[in-house]
Amino acid sequence: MTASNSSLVSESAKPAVYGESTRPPRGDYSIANADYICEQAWSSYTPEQHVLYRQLYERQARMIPGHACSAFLKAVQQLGASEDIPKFENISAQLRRATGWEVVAVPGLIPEAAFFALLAARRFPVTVWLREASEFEYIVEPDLFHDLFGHVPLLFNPQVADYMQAFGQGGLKAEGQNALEYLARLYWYTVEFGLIAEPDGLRIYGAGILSSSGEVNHSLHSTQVQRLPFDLQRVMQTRYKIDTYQETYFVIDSFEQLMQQTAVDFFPLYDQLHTLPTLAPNAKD
Ligand code: HBI
Ligand code: FE
Repeated sequence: MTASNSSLVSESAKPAVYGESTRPPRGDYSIANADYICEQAWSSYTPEQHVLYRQLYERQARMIPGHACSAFLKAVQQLGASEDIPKFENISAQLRRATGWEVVAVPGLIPEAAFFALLAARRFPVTVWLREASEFEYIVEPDLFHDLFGHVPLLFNPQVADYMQAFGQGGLKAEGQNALEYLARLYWYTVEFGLIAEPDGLRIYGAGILSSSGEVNHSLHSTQVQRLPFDLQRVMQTRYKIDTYQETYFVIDSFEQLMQQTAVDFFPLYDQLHTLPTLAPNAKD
C-alpha cells in the first residue's frame, strides 16, 4: 500500500497496525467467508474498469525500467501485459508452477491473524475492488491494482516467496507477544517500501513504491530522504507514516540477506524492543 494510497491517519494516532484503519473499509465484506476470502467476480468488472486498470498498468510499466529490481522486471515480463484485468485463477496457475503460491480474492484489508494465516499457506490476498478514475494518483487503501501489480510479481521469486511465507508464520507465532506493530513495520519497510542494492545501482522491490505514480522517483532520487542499510531492530523500532512519501528507506543487499537477517527467533528481539523507545520515521541514524 503506498504512502499516498492509504487512509489519512498517521501511525501514531491509529491502531498498531495499518490493517485497522479508522475509515470505513471500501470493500464489501459481506461476500467473504470465514477466512475473509471471496470471489473475484471477474465478470462484474465494467469495460471502464478494464480500461482504467490498463492505464494504471501502462503508467507503471513505463516507469519501472531502471527503477524496479531485476526480479520484478523479469516477473512482469513473464506475466505479460493483459488487455483486461487479469483473472486470479490464471495468475494462480502460473504462480503455483513457479513457487507454489496462489492469489485469493479478498474484499480489502483483512485482520492480521487472517492475513498471516493466508501468507503462511502461500496464499496472497488480492483486493477485488479497483479504485475510481478520480483516484488514479491516489487511493485510500490497497486496491486491486496495488496488490496485483505491486505485490504479485515478486511472489515469482523463490526467495521472496519464502520470505513472505516466513513472515506469515512469524505473525501467527507472535500471537500474544504484543508484537503486531513490530511486524507491521517489518512488512512496511520491506514488502511495501523496500529498496535493494543491485550491481546496476539502487532498485525498488517494495510494492507500495512500485504501484505508486510518484514514489518510484522519490524513493531512488530524493535528496530529502535517508536510505539506511537493513537492520532488523532499527526497522522494528521505526514508526512510519501512511499518508506521505517515506522519509526513511531500508536497503537490502539481496533477498538472501533479507531471509538470513530475519530468520532469527523474534521473541528475544520483541523483549528488547519493548524496552526501547520507538523512533520517528525521519529519526537520524
Ligand atoms: N490485509 N488484504 C490485506 N492486505 C495487506 O497487505 C494487509 C492486510 N491486513 C493487515 C496488513 N496488511 C498489515 O497489518 C501487515 O503489516 C500485516
Ligand atoms: Fe500492500
